[in-house]
Amino acid sequence: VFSSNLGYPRIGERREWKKTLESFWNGAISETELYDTMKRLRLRHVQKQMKKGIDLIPVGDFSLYDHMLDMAFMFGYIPSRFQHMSRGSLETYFAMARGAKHQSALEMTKWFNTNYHYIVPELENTTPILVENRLLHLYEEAKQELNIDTKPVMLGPITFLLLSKKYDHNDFKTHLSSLIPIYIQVLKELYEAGVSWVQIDEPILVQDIDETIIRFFHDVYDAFHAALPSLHIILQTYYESISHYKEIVSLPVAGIGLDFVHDEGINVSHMRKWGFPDDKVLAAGIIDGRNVWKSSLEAKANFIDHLAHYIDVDRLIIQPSCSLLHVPVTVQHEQSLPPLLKEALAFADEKLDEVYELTQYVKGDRTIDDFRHYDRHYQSFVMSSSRNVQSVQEALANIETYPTKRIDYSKRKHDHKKRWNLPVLPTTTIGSFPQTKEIRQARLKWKKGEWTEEHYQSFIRKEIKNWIHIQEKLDIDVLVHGEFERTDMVEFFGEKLTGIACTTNGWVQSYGSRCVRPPIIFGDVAFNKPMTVDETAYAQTLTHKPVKGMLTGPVTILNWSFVRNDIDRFHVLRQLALAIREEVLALEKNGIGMIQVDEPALREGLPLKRSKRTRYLEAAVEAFRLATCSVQPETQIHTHMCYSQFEDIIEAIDALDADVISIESSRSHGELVHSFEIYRYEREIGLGVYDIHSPRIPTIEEVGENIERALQVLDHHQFWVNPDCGLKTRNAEEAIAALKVMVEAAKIYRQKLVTKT
Ligand code: THG
Ligand code: ZN
Repeated sequence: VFSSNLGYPRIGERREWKKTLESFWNGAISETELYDTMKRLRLRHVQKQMKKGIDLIPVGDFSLYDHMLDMAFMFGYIPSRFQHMSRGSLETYFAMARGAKHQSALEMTKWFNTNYHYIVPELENTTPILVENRLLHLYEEAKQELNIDTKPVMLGPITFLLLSKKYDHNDFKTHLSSLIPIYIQVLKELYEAGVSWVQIDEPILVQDIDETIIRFFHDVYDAFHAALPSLHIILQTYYESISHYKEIVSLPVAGIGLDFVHDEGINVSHMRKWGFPDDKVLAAGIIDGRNVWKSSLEAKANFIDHLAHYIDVDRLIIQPSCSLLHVPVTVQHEQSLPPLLKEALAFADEKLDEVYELTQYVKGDRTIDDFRHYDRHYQSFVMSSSRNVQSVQEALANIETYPTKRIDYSKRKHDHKKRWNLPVLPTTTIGSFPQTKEIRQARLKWKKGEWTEEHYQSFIRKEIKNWIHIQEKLDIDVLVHGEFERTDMVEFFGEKLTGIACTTNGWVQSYGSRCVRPPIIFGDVAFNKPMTVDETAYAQTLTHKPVKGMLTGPVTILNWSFVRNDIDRFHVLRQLALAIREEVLALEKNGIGMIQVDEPALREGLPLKRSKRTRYLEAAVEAFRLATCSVQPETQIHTHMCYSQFEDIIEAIDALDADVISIESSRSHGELVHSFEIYRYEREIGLGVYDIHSPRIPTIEEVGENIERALQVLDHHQFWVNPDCGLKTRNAEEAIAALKVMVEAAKIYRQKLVTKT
């Protein structure tokens, strides 16, 4: 029996990784300094895992940006627009990740059902080659510097290809055939260097894949086995149960890695039904790699005893359910969490301690009695009063008394037209305006106590006033206050709602060097006091134009937080919905007539398995409606979603019954517009008319084209003109210049529509 880890967070205890990367990009440190610091970090992580008693320590999980990009780079999949740059250079690598002056970056998309985003490789018709055996270097580095035999980790060829794009999927087989010998080359060099265990990740196995794909698994792993019969390959899966268990466990590999935490018991039931081959090890993912709670070691030990019915425990590897990339590094540096809560948490480092303890249990060096003390912390938290708030429980028990239906859209539509009398193609923004350095510094000073509450509030008001003025001058029709008081759209509400805690250092990589601190939903969630009314109502006093209230929706708060695991997630969702509902009503009561409840994460939360999607979407729609349907007919509800394939959820979007939706779309405007050719959407809608992610100022023609294309499938009475997402990552100059273009373009089209009719 071994202890193992699948991947360790890259960012470092104090986000050293992020800071190093960004200093390199800013030109503050040299390439050599970058490499040196990164090497130090990488080795520190290996050493730390060794000290924690982990036998199989991953290498290859560390990256200078993203592990998918690393694979593409290693195989020479360099899109043609970068081919004038030198292959294998750091410049090319970062240009692919972040774009260069004249080359757009590769697309980024969500990694399975996690909140991590990977770079999508573009294969074009590149013939792959082995540019550099990265894994070999990493293995040798740890061996030479620390004398540790590590376990190289890489993504398997099938998952790699299925997640890549810009190739004809009929050519899948051809691409696979050219990749197999390269993988074999990599594995062969590893084997010759003395590697005994290799982890090959094929998370695609947890999705609904068909027989053809399974046949490719035979091709690949038969080929690996034929070439390297003595190398111990662990075929690793995670995030869900695997769908073709019987076939997969019969592949000629040394071990199979299964997630026993996020599989809803299905992986074990497969084992019960089909057994587990007695020539393989089972890499058992039993510590939750995606949440932040301590495990009950007693319960986990019992689970191991249960596994012992199907496998000889000597052939077990004890490990987290997936890479620890998705959790913060350590609880140790948290200073402001309530002690009882802190004691109930386990981030990456603490999870590895749990892995070690359970491995000792399998070895017979621990008994369940030894775990009682450890388990008490979490248990006392589970029992704590924060998880049993009577008013919340009662509201939930009477959930059907809360409205989830407004009067017909066709009726309230007229109220809205009368109330605001907006021009056709009304202009607005998504909500946030630039978060400048001054704003961040102000917040920091206030948090440190250097600024009084009043000082900070008046600073925020000054910003609001300035931007209301700017919006009026730009002649935007529906204004926003700018969200200067908010760090992150989820964290802000996390700080204010009862039952949610925010960490000071619980960073998790979101993409590239960008990190988020997901709030921890630890107890029953409740509205405490108005969270956004002061700023919004203040903004409204400054203008005669409508100011939209801006809230984050319940689904997004749920999906971007760490969630308590003692009750059904959908119960937590309802609690969040009722809390946001209170805020919606508070805004309405204070004269705010348009309220936007953002749900950028709604599509993201879609379960990997098709069979689970309906229930998720129903719960999401219900939550949104609980939050928004209690308003008066004349109140206009808006929502915003960031772009992700909408075709498969458009009915759910319709069912939200929001009066106006804005969708991020400029990067694939055509595709999105196309989905409205097929589906008749009746409500008002803004398809983002320019890309806010780029500092480039769009031209009137570009914006016009986007408006025009939308008007081909949507009625002009339906269409709003807005940027495709919030502007907080832009600077003021860029934001203003782009909005100016946007408003001008809208006016031109308004004029055209008038002359046409
Ligand atoms: N908030 C939360 N989760 C998210 C997003 C969000 N997940 C998906 C998507 N948006 C990810 N996008 C981003 C965009 C920017 C940043 C993080 C995730 C970002 N982070 C700062 C950084 O790393 O420098 C945080 C620094 C800070 O606030 O001090 O810029 O919007 N919850
Ligand atoms: Zn967005």
